Amino acid sequence: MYLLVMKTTLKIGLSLLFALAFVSPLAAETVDATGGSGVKEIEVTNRGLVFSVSEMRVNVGDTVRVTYTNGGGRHDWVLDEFDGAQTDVIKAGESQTVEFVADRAGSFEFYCSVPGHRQAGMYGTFVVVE
Ligand SMILES: [Cu+2]
Repeated sequence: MYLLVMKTTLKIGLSLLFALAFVSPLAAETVDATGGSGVKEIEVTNRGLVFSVSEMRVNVGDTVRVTYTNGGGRHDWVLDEFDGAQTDVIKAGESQTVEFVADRAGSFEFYCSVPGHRQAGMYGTFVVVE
């Protein structure tokens, strides 16, 4: 019985190790939403402490709708400079959409506000083009 438990534990451990070894990092993507008109919809997720989108680009005055889908862990998506540009901290598998107006030009940083995550690399650039 004891041996069986040991074997099972080892099996689970090995599967975990293999799973980790073959999880490639998400390719950091730039979403350029400066073309076209209407509401700019941008989707972002994460793998570990990395957002799937490293750079988002919109035009000044654009209404932007960001949908964050949590790919694992507890995270949020926050952009301090614009009113309403912040999700709640959500759990794996959940998603939340926020809408805001990119009312000034510049280069800003979006990030996850869970302590330590931004420092660990969970951030990206939000560019508002004049
Ligand atoms: Cu986070």
